[in-house]
Amino acid sequence: MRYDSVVSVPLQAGDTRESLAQAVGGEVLAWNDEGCAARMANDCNTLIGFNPKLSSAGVLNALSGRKVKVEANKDVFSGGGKITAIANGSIAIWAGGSIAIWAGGSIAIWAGGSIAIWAGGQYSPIPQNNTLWQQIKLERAQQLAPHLGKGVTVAVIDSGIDLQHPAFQGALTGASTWKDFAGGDNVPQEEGITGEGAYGHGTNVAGIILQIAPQAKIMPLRVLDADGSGDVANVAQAIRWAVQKGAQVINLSLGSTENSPAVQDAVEWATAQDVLVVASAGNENVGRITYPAANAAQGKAAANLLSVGSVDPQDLKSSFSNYGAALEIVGPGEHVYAPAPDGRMASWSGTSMAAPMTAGGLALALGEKLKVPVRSLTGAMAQTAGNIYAGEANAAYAGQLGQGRLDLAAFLGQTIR
Ligand SMILES: [Ca+2]
Repeated sequence: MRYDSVVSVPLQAGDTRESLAQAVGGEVLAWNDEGCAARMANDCNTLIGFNPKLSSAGVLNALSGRKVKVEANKDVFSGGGKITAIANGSIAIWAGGSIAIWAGGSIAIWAGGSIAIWAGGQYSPIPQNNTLWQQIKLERAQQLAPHLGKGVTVAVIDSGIDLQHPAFQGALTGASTWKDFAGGDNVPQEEGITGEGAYGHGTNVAGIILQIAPQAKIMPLRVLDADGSGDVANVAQAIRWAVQKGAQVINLSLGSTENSPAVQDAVEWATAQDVLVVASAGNENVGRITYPAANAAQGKAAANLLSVGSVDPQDLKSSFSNYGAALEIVGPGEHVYAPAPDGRMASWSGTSMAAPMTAGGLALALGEKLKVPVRSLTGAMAQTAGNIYAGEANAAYAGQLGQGRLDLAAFLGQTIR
């Protein structure tokens, strides 16, 4: 059921699911194990959804004076991004795990690199993205990180994915880790109509991650409806679920103009355990990025939370990308080709497409032996980013597009053995 309000509650010794649910008059939506309060006092909190019978003060009172943050369960999270091209039937071969070939285009072969492997068979990085891959030095990065993300789980908290798409066969985590929080079941399948709303958004995002780290596993979690919006309770629950089910990286190609305490608590809980969270900056072309990305540069989650904006193939700010002091890095987010529902391929534009470029890069690093602690990875990714402020480039946005444009080769050169 859908709750009107949510509250994130710091745990105390002796708390149980039942005792907290009863105190608030709601349901515990996300729960740490019983020993959590004793083990990690500061980061141990739980999430409760409820329909207020008590006032906020009453809830506070029922929770014996702890510092809690009651908030309305608003539908404030949005995926954003726009579909820009659909390869409607022009893909010659998808199924069977063989190389994807565009009927109408030539296939570019990586100069020196091996062909990336998409689950179940051979796969060539989609040639329409070659300019973008050169921009972020993907070919070199995949040579530096030959495990290609093997053994790394990336949660895609989004509009779901097309679970039947050939591109994802063998590339997903076990079905027991899947969840559709928006639909209230265990099947996070994209729902909708091609070209409308968010249909295809999560499929594109997951497909970008797999082009960068083809051996990583995707954990599909659906929080956005077909219209692209999602509520606080679902986003906060999905983040906690991802951590509990073993995700090492969480991709949030979504954001809100409001700072949700419940979502921020979930992000802080994840990052405290060195789960890396990347979040898109939003697509309104304003000097203020969306939450939770806006909390990436300072605060408790900062070390393991990365905010990501978008640039064009020439490293100029994308016309849609938000910007600001809280933005840490930019990546290419225009016309990014990836799988689309119904066995298709499509390109999308948005900061939503730039974020998974960084998530895939983090998965490449985590698949190798690191020479730095996990909690310095997102910082290193920003620090090694390529300069985008030379000359007059991006002059109007000096210092507001982060430290630069994602450079996966430089990032891996500094972080893996
Ligand atoms: Ca950060």
